[in-house]
Order: sequence, then structure tokens, then C-alpha cells
Amino acid sequence: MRVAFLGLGIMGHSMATNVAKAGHEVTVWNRTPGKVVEGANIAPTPAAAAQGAEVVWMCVSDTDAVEKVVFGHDGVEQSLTEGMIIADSSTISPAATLKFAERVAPQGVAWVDAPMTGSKIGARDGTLVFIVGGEESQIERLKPLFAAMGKKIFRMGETSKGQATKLAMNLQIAVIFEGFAEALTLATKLGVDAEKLLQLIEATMVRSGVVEYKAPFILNRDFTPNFPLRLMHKDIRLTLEAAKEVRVKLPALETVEEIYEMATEDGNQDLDYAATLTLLEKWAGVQVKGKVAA
Ligand code: NA7
Repeated sequence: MRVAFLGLGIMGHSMATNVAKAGHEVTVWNRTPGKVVEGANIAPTPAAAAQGAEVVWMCVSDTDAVEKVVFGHDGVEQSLTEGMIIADSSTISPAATLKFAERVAPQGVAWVDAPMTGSKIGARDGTLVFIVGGEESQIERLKPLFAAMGKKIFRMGETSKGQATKLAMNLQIAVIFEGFAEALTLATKLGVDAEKLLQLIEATMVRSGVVEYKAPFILNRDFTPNFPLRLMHKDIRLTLEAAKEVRVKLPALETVEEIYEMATEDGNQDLDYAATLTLLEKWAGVQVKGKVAA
């Protein structure tokens, strides 16, 4: 397939690489020039990348970035053609997604929202899980590309339902991780060994994928970004906004958002979101340690 891939950040670069590796004809564009993808052409603007493409796949930071890439100066909009699909793997507002889809629909262009989960490692290994909203027939057409980048697709409903579901998923990750970080901090302060606590967690119903994934990084004090705190913070804000629009109250997430705000004030925004732990540690005057820690 002829694919334009826009946005070569932590996730996008690996995703575009995997699409090119699978033999598709890929043209990439990134806001900051200089990024290359093996086997892909480079375009100077989103409009140029999208020229003649069957699919325009995006993976940029947030709602504003998607709006600029599609509808801004030299945006994809200039190159829309009947039958094109815009697939968006950025995590953005469900309401804005609907608005964008309505704006391109008169030109015969379908919008598929395809945020994903699986982090940096899933993007690298082509094992992402896509959470998708859109027409079934359009999703069917995208299957070879989904297969190049991921291992599973969940269609959650029509356009925007992928984004809505992604927010509901990240809500859980943020709240579960916060519970884990608070438990580690308190246990450490009370003199409990963190590794023993982890063994207990794993043997009981308290275990979770979030804990399993994050525990080794925490024990190694490795807060390099798998999923940067600033992006999880963005998702928490999006979730609170989406909840407000439908008059749903999320008290736990509201509190977690305050912690992200303070972690950002502490300068941790470019670290992994697991670095929210360091704020709790600072307040408690302890540091969670494992045997593998230095
Ligand atoms: P990164 O590594 O922060 O990458 C973000 C990408 O988005 C990167 O290519 C940026 O270009 C691009 N970007 C950011 N703002 C803009 C604007 N205004 N216009 C065009 N392009 C922009 O994020 P990830 O790859 O980890 O995540 C991407 C999405 O997937 C995000 O929604 C996550 O929540 C899930 P740059 O190189 O900075 O010029």
C-alpha cells in the first residue's frame, strides 16, 4: 500500500519502520526535520507526504498537533482524495476526532482512530494492541498495516470510539500505578522490603499487568521514558475533559492529575510516568529499593 506516515516520535518512528519493513511504499514526514526511516522516502510537508497516498497514518503528540498536521499550513487536507483513509494513532480528544472526521468526509475520506497500547517496546517489536474506531470496511482495508505494527486490533465501534476507549484504558493505568506507587512508598517507610512485597503482589489478586511491567524499572531506578509523564498527563487531562463533557465525575483521576501537575513542577515531565513515585518518596523521605538497585 502507498502510505504516508506523519510523526516520527518514540512510537511513530518504530511504527513507520515496521510498515516499511513489511514492504509497503512509505513516505514519512516529521515536524522537526532530520529523522529518517529505513526503506522510506522523506517528504518536506504533510501535504507532500499525503500526495497520492492510499492511507495517511499519524502518530503525533496531541489534539492540536493532529489539527495542524491535517488542517494547518501545508496540511494533509490539500492532498485529500476520494477513497483515502486517515488513520490516527495519536491519543487525542474523542470529540475533536468526530469533528475532524466530519470535516474530511465530504471529500470521500474516512477517518479511523487507532490509538494503541504496548509502549515503546511494543512499537519496536511490532506487537502493539490497537484500539480502533471506524467503519468495518475501512478497518478491513487497513489490516495489512495493522499486522505490520501490531498483534491485535479491537474495534470498539464507529469513529471516535477508539479514542474514548483509550482514555478509559489510560485512566486505569494511571490510577493503578498510583496505587502501586503509594503502596511501595508506605511499605518502604514502614520498613517492608520492596522485593518481598512484589513477590506477595504477584502471588495474590493484587497483581496486575501495570505492576508487572513497571516493577523491574522501579527496582532499577530506571525512569527513562517508555511512556513519558507529559503524555500520560496529557491523556489524564483529555480524560477529565471528556468526562466533564458528559457530566461524569472521576475523583480518583482528579487527584492523580494533581500529582502529575506537581511532578511536572519538579521537572519530571520528560521521564517515564513511573517517576511520579519520586514525588511520593520525596514527601515520605524514603527511596524504594530492590536488590538490583545501585
Ligand atoms: P513523542 O515521542 O513525544 O513524539 C511526538 C511526535 O509528535 C513527534 O514526531 C513530534 O514532532 C510530533 N509533534 C508534536 N507536536 C506537533 C505539532 N504541533 N505538529 C506536528 N507534529 C508535532 O510521542 P510518542 O511517539 O511517544 O507518542 C505519540 C502519540 O501516541 C501520543 O499521542 C501518545 O499519547 C500516543 P517533533 O519531532 O517534536 O518535531
